[in-house]
Amino acid sequence: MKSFADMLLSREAFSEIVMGNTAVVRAMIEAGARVVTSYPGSPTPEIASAIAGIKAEDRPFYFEFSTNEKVATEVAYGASVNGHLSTVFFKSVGLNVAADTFVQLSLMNLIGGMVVILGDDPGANSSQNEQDNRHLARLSYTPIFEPANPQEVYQYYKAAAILSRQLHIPVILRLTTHVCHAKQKVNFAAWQPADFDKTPAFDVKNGPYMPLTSLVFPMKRRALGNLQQVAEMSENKGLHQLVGNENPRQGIVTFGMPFLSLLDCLAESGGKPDILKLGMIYPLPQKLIAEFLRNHEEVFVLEELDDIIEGEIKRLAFEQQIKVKIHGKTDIESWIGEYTADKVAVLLAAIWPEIAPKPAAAPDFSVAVPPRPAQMCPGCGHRSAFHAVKQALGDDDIKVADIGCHTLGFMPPYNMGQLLMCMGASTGIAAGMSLFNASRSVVCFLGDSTFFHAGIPGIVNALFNKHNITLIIMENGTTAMTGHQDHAASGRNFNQATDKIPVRGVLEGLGVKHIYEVDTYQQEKLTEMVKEAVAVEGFAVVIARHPCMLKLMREQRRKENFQAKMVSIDKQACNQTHACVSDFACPTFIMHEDGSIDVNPDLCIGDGSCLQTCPAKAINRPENR
Ligand SMILES: Cc1ncc(C[n+]2csc(CCOP(=O)(O)OP(=O)(O)O)c2C)c(N)n1
Repeated sequence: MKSFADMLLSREAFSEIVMGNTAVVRAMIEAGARVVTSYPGSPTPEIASAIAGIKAEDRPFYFEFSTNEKVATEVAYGASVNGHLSTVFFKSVGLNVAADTFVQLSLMNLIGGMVVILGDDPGANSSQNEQDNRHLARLSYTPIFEPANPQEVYQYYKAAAILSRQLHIPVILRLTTHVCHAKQKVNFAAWQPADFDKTPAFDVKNGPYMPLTSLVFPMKRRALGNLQQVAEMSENKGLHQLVGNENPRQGIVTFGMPFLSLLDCLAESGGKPDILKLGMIYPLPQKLIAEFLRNHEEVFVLEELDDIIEGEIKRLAFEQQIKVKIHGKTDIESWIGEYTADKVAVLLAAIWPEIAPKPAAAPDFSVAVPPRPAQMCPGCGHRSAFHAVKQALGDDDIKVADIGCHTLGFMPPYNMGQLLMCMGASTGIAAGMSLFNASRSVVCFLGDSTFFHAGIPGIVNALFNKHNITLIIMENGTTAMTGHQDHAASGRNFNQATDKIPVRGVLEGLGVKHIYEVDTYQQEKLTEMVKEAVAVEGFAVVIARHPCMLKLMREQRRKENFQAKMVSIDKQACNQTHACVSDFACPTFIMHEDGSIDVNPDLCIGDGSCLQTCPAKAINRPENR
């Protein structure tokens, strides 16, 4: 059997069942991408996992996780203007961080080409909002391809790369969560490695690359001119799909995953509206759509999230005086959530009840399952930290959360987080909350990957403007939430070992005077330190450190002499205070109806961080299982 890497590098054509996030890597290889960059964030990190499946020396392109999405975009831009086809990928909200650079890309002559892969997240499956990044494509005059399944992910990346190289423009490949994660048998073409010309091709004559004052106008003219050319190219019927062409009454314009949901609904109901499924969704194929509008009495624009295409199609109908009834979003709910088959059925029923599947006919797959709230892993250093920090703070004190595994500290019983915004925002928010606030201490949390990503400016500000807040840096040595990617303090990058950039060293360099540092398993010490830090008049930082235990245990379990350990309960000593369950709340502890406690052997990792939390000292030291 071929290895994963052999498959991705195969010279022959082949078919394989793969995720959208894997299919795109083969597309990068075939298209000749030379530089690929990213900052991790769902739904795209598996693109990097697939890349990691190929040994660095066999990889036909350079890959790095940069410190944030903006830097990742800049690295890819630099490579492109030097002649190399580049790609950057990140999650929906990553574009907010990258935006300052991203919006300039279309002004530049990207001689090597550049594909920007956006992982949007309708349904907010793993994001703090449901933003529709198509708005930013319009803002920056950047064309978008949107696939509906892994086969199209592969094809559209290659089409995006060709277009990008042909016109020297950025092109977006917009993926959504379930297109990234869906699996399908994808037909891949043959591939031959091309000669890699490493001559740096950057030449100012290809510019201007300096968007300053009046130079901006020719650059903007170029961007708009390119967009016009792409608009003409988008009329190419091969980029879109017309399903059925025999229903003069009902037509549906759609794209992406909602297209698949629609097919599911229609298969069930037997309805046969004509469907125009778009592949390039910006700029729109106006002639093709106008023809579709003219051929139907009513057209429904089935569009997940915002009503961008609906608005454009209505404008088109108005400008060309096409007599057609256009249906689109009806109520707030139609702006929210993923367009699953169930949701599309409801939307169809509101417009054309006769072609919506009848709810009763739909099989009920729902199964009663107990609620399973997100929680920190057994042994997680963040749990120990929150347990300890809680002892140092009053209920009235303000606790500002940040994004990462440690966000979960907001949940009971810790309640260590009352506000959350986006990566790195906690320090700035805390600073604002500390103003005109004489009675409530303000404490904020920050992960170590986030420290490097977007955390440092807030810290500089707190120092520079002398804010009276305490920052607790939750240092676990990795970017845990998104799957353990290395960061600047990990001692490794994606490709090799590197010198650690120590968080403490950076803080000292910035001039932070009050720095406390402790392993989070030393809970009493951490409590004392937080008390001291909060008492400081000014800015203080507590580094609450413990390695991510999920990562550590995975590494340990791979070792030959690994011996699993677990704690146990001394039933004689246990006086059923239940602090292990109600205060420390490690999921390992099982409370029975009679109030007795047991340890779940499948969960306990034997870290022993719980021992100190039992007032009756009824948790026994970890022993081999
Ligand atoms: C702008 C942006 N990029 C990426 C993400 C995805 N993401 C969520 S948390 C996180 C970082 C978590 O790492 P860290 O700060 O070290 O906290 P940990 O999860 O390790 O506790 C990332 C990259 C995001 N939410 N926003």
